[in-house]
Amino acid sequence: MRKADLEQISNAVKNFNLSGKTRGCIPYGNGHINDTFMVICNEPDGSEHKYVLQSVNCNVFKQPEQVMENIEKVTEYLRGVVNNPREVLTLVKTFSDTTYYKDKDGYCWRMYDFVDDSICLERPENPDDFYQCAYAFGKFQRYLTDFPADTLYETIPDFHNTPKRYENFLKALEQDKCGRAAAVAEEIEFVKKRCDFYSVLLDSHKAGKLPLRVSHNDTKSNNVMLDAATHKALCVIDLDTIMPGFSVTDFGDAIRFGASTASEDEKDLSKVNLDIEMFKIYTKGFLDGCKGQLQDDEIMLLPEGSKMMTIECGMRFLADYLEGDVYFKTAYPEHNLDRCRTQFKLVADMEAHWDELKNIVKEYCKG
Ligand code: ADP
Ligand code: GN1
Ligand code: MG
Repeated sequence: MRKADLEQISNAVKNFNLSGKTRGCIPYGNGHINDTFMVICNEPDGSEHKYVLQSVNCNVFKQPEQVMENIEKVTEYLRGVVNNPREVLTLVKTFSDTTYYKDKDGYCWRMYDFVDDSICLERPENPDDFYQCAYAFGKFQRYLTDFPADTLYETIPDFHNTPKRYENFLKALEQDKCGRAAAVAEEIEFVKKRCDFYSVLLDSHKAGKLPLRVSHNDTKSNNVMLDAATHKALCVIDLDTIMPGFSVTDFGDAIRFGASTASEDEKDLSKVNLDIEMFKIYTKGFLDGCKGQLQDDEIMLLPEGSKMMTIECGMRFLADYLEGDVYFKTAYPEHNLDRCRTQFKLVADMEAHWDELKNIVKEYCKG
């Protein structure tokens, strides 16, 4: 789907019940999936009211109504349990009292209150900020402990079903639509060699060791708002992928992104390693945020969650590269390949420090 043009954007804005007179709308954030805008309104008294407008990516989310229903359910539930209203995102309704507006071209739009006086870090700048991001996601788990996870739609079916992701990867490889496979034999081998690992979490779930919970599924630091003055955790954002899932994959995705010593698309792999101190800090922050809500079995699977999310993300980048970069936004032709290589380097580093990771999480078990 093409990006919406100016007319479509301003038409979308007009459908929401905003406070004040709209003054402007500017592109905002660097997400890989949605298009985000900051909408600024002026109140009659001269004060400003800011909103966040997003067009939901309908290539990724085939049923945006279900995405919005999940978000509405979870944010309403959270509003009933949080201590401070800034701890939860607030959807702004349309004039027809709906949580989204679908325009005649098929774009689906939604609006949130802008979280004022907050910051959002592309990468955590220091261990304290990383701790706060972890705490925010742990708190999210805790607040939703009694929420019936199975009432949520699976908005991207099999999102973290790694065996299924592996099957899809093998299909992309077999088709080799762009003739790119031959040049990436080493990366392909890396994925194939670990095929026995991919069912570990699903098997643990079947064995009763890993309960179904509400998972966020995109736990990067840029999906957490921190208070601008104190850098304390406020709320988690980017709720499109809330689904029934596992706590350990939320933990793992954050490690994959935030406990790496380099960015997701670093070309110099010698710079890419797992930062064990950051792993420790995130473990502490996440489990402090959860405040005893996770089971010991679950805690022991945090390293598996980390490795699973990293190898899965790597194989998704590689599959997308083989398919011609149709899913992730890319800035240059080898972008997905660079991204997959950083993920595989991290996986190798996790494997090299496996016992250390297991010992770190063991300290937090109650029994
Ligand atoms: P994507 O799925 O594209 O990552 P996000 O929902 O994460 O979309 O939004 C992209 C960026 O927009 C965020 O990283 C954050 O900087 C900003 N943002 C999103 N929602 C809000 C909000 N309610 N208040 C302030 N900033 C926001
Ligand atoms: C996507 O939208 P963004 O950038 O927060 C992706 C995640 C990947 C991530 C990799 C819906 O997240 O699953 O881990 O890119 N989201 C979706 O950077 O596929
Ligand atoms: Mg995001």
